Amino acid sequence: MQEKYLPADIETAAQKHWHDARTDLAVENPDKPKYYCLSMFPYPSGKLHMGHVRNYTIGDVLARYHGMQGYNVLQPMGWDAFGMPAENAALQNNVPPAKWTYENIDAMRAQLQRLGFAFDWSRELATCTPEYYRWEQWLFTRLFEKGLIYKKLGTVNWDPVDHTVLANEQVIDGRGWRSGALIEKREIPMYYMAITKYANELLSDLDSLTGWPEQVRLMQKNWIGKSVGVRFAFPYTLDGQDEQLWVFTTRADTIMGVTYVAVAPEHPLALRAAEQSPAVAAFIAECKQGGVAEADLATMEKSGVDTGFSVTHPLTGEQVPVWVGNYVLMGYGDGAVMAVPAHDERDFAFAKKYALPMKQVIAVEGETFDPAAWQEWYGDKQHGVCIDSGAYDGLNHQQAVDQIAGDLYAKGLGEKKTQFRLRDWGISRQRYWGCPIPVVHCEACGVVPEKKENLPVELPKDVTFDRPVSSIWPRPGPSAGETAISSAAMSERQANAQPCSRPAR
Ligand code: ANZ
Repeated sequence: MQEKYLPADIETAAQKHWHDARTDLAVENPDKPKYYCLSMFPYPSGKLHMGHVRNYTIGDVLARYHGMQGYNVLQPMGWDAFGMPAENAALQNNVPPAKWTYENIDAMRAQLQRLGFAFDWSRELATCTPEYYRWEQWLFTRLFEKGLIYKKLGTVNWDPVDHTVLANEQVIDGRGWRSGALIEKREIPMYYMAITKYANELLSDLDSLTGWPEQVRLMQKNWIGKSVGVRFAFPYTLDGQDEQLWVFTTRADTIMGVTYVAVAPEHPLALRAAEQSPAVAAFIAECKQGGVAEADLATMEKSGVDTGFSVTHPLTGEQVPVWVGNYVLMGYGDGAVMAVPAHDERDFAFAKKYALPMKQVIAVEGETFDPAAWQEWYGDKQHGVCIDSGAYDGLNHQQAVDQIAGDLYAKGLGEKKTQFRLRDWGISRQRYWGCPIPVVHCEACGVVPEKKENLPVELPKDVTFDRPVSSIWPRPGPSAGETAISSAAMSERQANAQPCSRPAR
């Protein structure tokens, strides 16, 4: 026996043996139990790192162990090959994203092969190939037809110098990573997957997930973020029209402590106020600066401006002023909140800053309310009872919520509502190097999914990356992500003017 381990000799010989004997090929065999061992596909960044080695070693040990136990093992490998680094490389080194990606795949495949992992290479795939993304597009068109993918305006980070959309990670301290320009929030049409339709199932099925750490399940639960509360309206009259300002609250028991209503800077009422108030317009413009990440919005110093409008409290009939607040998210609930400074910490900070009134309506035994400083118990719904709340005095949280929801319902101004923090999933990539969105803007039939027999819709190859503006995203033009149908291809389609054989939508 050899004294020394000589990897170059031993591993080459072993790998040659495995290769010649085709031990890694998964062959269908109904007599054996199946074992499918799929490790997460790597992004083809160029070189393997030790994390890859660790990760794929674990999978390989499992695959080989089960093979030895008599299972029919399938351990495939592939490349999660679309993404921004390919475009960055294209910008920096002037290499087309496809060339850069395929070269990286070749280099990393060679490294994985040298490591001797038992992958069935005959089943290798790369997500950037038309043969693969054809099926992504097939799924997209099926989901689109079912209404599970739809189009609506979405807010993105807009770099006004580079004229491009940036990912959250590319916004550094509110500025574009490349141009240094102050980033603006912009609304553009995007595609969304309607995952919120499944929010209840996603939540309840977490309980049946076995083998996952409790912490991971909790994170999922918080991400789905189920809130049970009341959705109701403050009526108001504007320009002679009767209108309603809707809010969502989990603390309807504090409704008698409302001293103002706050709307998001993008809320229609804020925009309406901006038409007649330069101060409101300036505040909204200021809020547009900076990225769209929710975490940043949550930690920002509270600020706002009075719209000059007021709405009617649905139970007391009193007039309540409407403010625009930077802490109100347009994407959650109704983009507006009933503000109760005495019992909500954000409203408390806001009211203190702008000297707005605070009205204590919840009491906890043994505690004294002091408007000078926030104390934890102000928000305590478990131990509080209603005070200074007319008919609701003495009720606990749940009793008050039930009664108030009932009273609002009787007035036709609200009802109980379950709200989820989970958002529909924005799937327009805004970038070139991604799966083309298979939607056709047909002059005859409007916006329709591409026909199955025409898939895949391939990425155009005639693109340049010498400037940041994507040459295949003309404005005005197709929505973000529909870059696959390049302007040239679009004009060709339109020139041929073949109406799709589908009814217009
Ligand atoms: C009044 C109130 C009083 C509230 C109080 C809390 C405590 P979760 O649990 O996360 O669902 N809210 C509603 N819509 C909002 C929006 N678009 N942007 C920012 N905040 C919003 O939180 C629900 C609470 O978040 C709601 O209940 C509302 O403030 C606020 F003592 O209403 B609450």
